[in-house]
Amino acid sequence: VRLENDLRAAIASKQFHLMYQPLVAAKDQRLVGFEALIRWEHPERGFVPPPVFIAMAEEMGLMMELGQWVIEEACRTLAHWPEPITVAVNVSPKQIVMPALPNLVSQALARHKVPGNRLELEVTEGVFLGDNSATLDTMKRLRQLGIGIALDDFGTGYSSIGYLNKAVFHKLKIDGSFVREASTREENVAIIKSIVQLAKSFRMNVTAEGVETAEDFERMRDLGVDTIQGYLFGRPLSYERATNMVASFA
Ligand code: G
Ligand code: G
Ligand code: MN
Ligand code: NA
Repeated sequence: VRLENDLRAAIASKQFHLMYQPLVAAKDQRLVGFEALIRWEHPERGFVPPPVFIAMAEEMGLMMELGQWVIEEACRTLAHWPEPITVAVNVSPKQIVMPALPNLVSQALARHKVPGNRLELEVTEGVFLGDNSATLDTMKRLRQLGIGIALDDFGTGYSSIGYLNKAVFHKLKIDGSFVREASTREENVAIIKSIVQLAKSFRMNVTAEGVETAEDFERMRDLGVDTIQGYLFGRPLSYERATNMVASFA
């Protein structure tokens, strides 16, 4: 209960910040963008893991407010970085189902004069456990703003391949667990091959997450993955360090 009260106060007093993890193109290892990851530095407890306070925010009905802060901050950052660098923001199932989301996102983009195609949203398969027609409707309106929507952690949830056919996703992100296991089990290579094939047939890009070694990188590139994310190319970085990385690639 203490932590829950603290979360309310933390939202009011902006105790959050974003970290940015780089994504590179598989073909030439060029920086293409970042995934924004929220951090809460609690004044006494220190680092609180995002899944803990995000679940709390969801239960307390604070997710829209917290999520809106993340989107605003991502747009502020994008305004400082050159094209074609993108920023991807994770959105929770409760956030994506809200009919107000597309307007709020579009206002944040406008405030910072950032075109929609530089922002991506990442959703997990959990979005389809709720009100699917409202969710699909919100996602379609976001896509009309030029915003990309990635299906995150692909392969780990209750994937319904049927949803890939709704033309709302521009990208699949293969979960890092498959990437790591592909180095030891041939079956996991087969899974990645078929995910890539599936994505291509729906004209979606594919990102491999959790790429930690040069071998992982080469394997994913050779399997046709478009973009790579993982500790090999960078851990989540502060805004300042991410900005330095952008500058060194520009
Ligand atoms: O770095 P990592 O430990 O940050 O992230 C842990 C989990 O928290 C991931 O599943 C990630 O998707 C989620 N997460 C990180 N930032 C955000 C955010 O801003 N919003 C939501 N909804 N989830 C986030
Ligand atoms: O949003 P998502 O659930 O995909 O969150 C990505 C999570 O994976 C974050 O917690 C991030 O810090 C973590 N992560 C990013 N790259 C790597 C990596 O190369 N290895 C491992 N183990 N975790 C990673
Ligand atoms: Mn993600
Ligand atoms: Na993921």
